[in-house]
Amino acid sequence: MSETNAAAEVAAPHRYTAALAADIEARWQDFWDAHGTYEAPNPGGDLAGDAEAVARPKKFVMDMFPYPSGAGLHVGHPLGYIATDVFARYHRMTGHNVLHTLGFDAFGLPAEQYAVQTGTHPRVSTEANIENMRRQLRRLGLGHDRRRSFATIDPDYYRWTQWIFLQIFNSWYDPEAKTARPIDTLVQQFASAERPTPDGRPWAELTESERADILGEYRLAYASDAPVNWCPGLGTVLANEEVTADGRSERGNFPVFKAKLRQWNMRITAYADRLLDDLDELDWPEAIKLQQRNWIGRSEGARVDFPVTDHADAKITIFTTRQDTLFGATYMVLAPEHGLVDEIVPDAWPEGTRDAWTGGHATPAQAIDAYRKQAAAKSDVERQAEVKEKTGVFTGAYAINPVSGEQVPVFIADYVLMGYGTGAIMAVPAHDSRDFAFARAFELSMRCVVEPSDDRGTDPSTWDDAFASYDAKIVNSTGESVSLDGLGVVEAKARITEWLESRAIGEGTVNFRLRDWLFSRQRYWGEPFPIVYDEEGVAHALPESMLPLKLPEVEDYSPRTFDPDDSDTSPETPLSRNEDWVNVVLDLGDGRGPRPFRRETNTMPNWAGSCWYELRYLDPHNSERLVDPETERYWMGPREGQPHGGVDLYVGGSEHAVLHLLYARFWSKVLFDLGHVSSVEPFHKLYNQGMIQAYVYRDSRGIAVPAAEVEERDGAYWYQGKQVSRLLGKMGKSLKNAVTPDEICAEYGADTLRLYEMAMGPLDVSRPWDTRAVVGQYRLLQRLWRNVIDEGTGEVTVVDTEPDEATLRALHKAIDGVRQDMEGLRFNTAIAKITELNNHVTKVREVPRSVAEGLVLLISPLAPHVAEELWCRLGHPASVVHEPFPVADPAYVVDETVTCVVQVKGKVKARLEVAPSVSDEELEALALGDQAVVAALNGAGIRKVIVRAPKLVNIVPA
Ligand code: ANZ
Repeated sequence: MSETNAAAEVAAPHRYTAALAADIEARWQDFWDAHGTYEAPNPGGDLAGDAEAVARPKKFVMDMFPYPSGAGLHVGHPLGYIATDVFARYHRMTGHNVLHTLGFDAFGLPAEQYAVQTGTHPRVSTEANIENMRRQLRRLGLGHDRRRSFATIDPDYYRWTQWIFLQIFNSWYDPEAKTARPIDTLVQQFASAERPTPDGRPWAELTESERADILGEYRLAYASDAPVNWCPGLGTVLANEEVTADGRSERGNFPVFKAKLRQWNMRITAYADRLLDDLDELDWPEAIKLQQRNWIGRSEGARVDFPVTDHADAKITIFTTRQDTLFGATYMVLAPEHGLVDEIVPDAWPEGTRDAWTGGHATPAQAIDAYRKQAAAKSDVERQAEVKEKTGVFTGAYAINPVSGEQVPVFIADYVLMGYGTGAIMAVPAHDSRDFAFARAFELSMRCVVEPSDDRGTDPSTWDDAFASYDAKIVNSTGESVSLDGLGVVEAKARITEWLESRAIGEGTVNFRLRDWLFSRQRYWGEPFPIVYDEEGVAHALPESMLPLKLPEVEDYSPRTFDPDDSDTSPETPLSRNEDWVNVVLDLGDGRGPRPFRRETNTMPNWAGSCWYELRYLDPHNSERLVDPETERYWMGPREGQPHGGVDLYVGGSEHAVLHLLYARFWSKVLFDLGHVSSVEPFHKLYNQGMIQAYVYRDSRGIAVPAAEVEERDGAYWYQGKQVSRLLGKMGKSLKNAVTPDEICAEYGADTLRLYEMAMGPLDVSRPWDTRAVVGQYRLLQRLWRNVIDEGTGEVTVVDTEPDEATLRALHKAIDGVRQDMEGLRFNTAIAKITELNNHVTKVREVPRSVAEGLVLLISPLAPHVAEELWCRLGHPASVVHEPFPVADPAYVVDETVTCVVQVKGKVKARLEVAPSVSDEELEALALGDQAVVAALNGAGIRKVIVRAPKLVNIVPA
């Protein structure tokens, strides 16, 4: 403490200081815990409570829960937590039953990597980190219902994550009913022959493993062998959503390769349409909705069959979004992995094969083999990159364009992906840039079938690039039985689709970019799959009674990589090293008695635990059900304005747009379909908070120096006598600029920190942290304190008199403004209004009690500890948390009158004192009736009156 501060404390022993703040904050935090102040009652069950509170409208206010990292929190992390806390507190004071809590997303790689390095069990380090974070969060005065907090690593929690996996495994998607249904309903359809088996044999005659294979094609969770994203750096496979645009892991930035592995998947694609359609009803930022829409990527187009020349029964089915350009298809391309390739290659190059098409190989088979090897080394992203150099080879086969009857050569090229559409395209080089580049490189012919709107003419051989447009006319497109000439694109698409369908050689289809969600990881620190394999290799669900299936102990957590080019090798998962756990004899309760099984040794991705955590907050101790239905309906169910139900406010970063937010929506829909929940969507309103940035100081070598030790002099920055540069960056340990909430709380108290974070700017905008500016909010609290308490004696100084008119106006205007700001999450402007009122009150000699109390109530969501203390000292026995928020008296909110200027021919002729709410009509009548205006018009007629209520009327005489 500085000397001046010490002197001040002697003179004013009851001043609001950091020491006093620390005392107040600790006392009230203990009080809240002891009294369960933030406990929200459920309508029933173990958390049932006060019926009156349950009868209030509900508000479920939620944060994206944190990963308990070893570094603990820096001041950037709680920005969103403080914001939701303020919002939750405001709603408690406006008559709502508010559910607000916070858990921990605690499975995941960092703890496991730490375990590999140090041998510490991930549970040990994770629980220590959780403990530390809980302490840091408690210090901030967050009003969480602690009874409802949990971590995803708690066996009581992941038991239900496993249970949901089983529900998903045990269901299929019925596209006709557009809903998930129990897999038994499908089995019945096969058994009763209502649905034929793939090869027509009766269901009863199929072996168990044959049946399992058939059902696997339908289950919403299924294992399949497919090329997957293999990341050796992380020692695991990754979902598409976890791979960046440049083909690297989103976490850690390691290269990602394709490898064929047997993996678990979630059939999220079955829900593509619903995931898209239901976005419309959600109150989410448009940018996030757009990212989801693009990720789901719905394309309307057609599938068209091209018969293969000399192969009577082979046909190539392509997917196109431009079936209107069918007459312009002059060659075809299959993905190198396409299954038809081997079937259609001839033994030798046909007559007339150009040298450019063979890649210098003696036979088509050799050319294909060499090209496939080359393509396999590239990721999908690299294959789709906008490179002008297109590669490929001719297969030696030709197909027939069904409308023009022309023979078109069939190529393989890596710019066509196996995982999209049908893995085959018709190439229309005149109107698709990729095809254009390919056709140029391989000297293929082009035909213009969409009339260019510029002056390039209709001979594509003279063009620099394809002409791609939806807003043009079709030309050159007349065949024997169909013509598209003269039609617009949309009409042409409709006409040709009809023609294709009438001949059964094609059909209109919708295609999605979304892929199924790859759901297994070769890691230790995740939920084990509740799946075992019998001796035949058939996967069986564990019965519910065997949940939770707990993670076994292992000696060694490290991932063991493998050679993706050698199909005899595969990644070794840490769980597989515990043979005792892996090989078990179990009675699955299927009437077959105890049998030997092998457990699945992959674990679930860290997204699993966050797919449904909102539901567990509702009913955290339920050991009988996922969530009690009545409780779920109460907090999450559909209601007016929220037709799909969901959390009322969900705050978090925008980086989860196509990961967590998509996965959680998918699980919600499955649970809804199966009747476990009444809400179709998990999060009704989503809000993305900005980031707290921090200055990074670097020395002449570019190395970051500790920001806290940098001094500013004459507009420059100095560290240990040497000048350093300053740039805005992320806050964190590695850039040596992390500021912890603990430091700020120690220096000023949690209320000051809360106010500062909320005052920094609009919540959705990123803002630079500036420790020196924090003191501004500290001063606000000191002035507030002085307005109520005598710093010398500690006595309450308010008086029981009526406030004067000006003070009443200041108070009610602040109440009105703060209410609106609280509703709209504009906490920075709310603080500005409170500061203004506080400054006004500072000038009043004796502060009336009603004004002081109003001020305390207004600031209480933002600075709850000091508000509790003042409220208590003002003589109220109950906590301020459940006090009603002040309501503005409209009579004091409006400025009594505003001055309206009346102009005639642009010159001011009169000034009217009018109510701010005056209507245009009223104002026009008042202006035209004014004596001075009548005189100025002098009998002239009126051509026009321009009214801008309440401030201006402009009259133009005839
Ligand atoms: C002919 C055509 C003509 C096409 C034209 C486009 C423009 P979106 O809109 O993203 O769905 N395509 C189809 N399957 C593909 C695959 N597996 N790999 C790479 N490209 C593929 O894209 C659909 C278009 O992408 C399809 O329409 C097809 O090219 C190509 F003037 O067919 B189009």
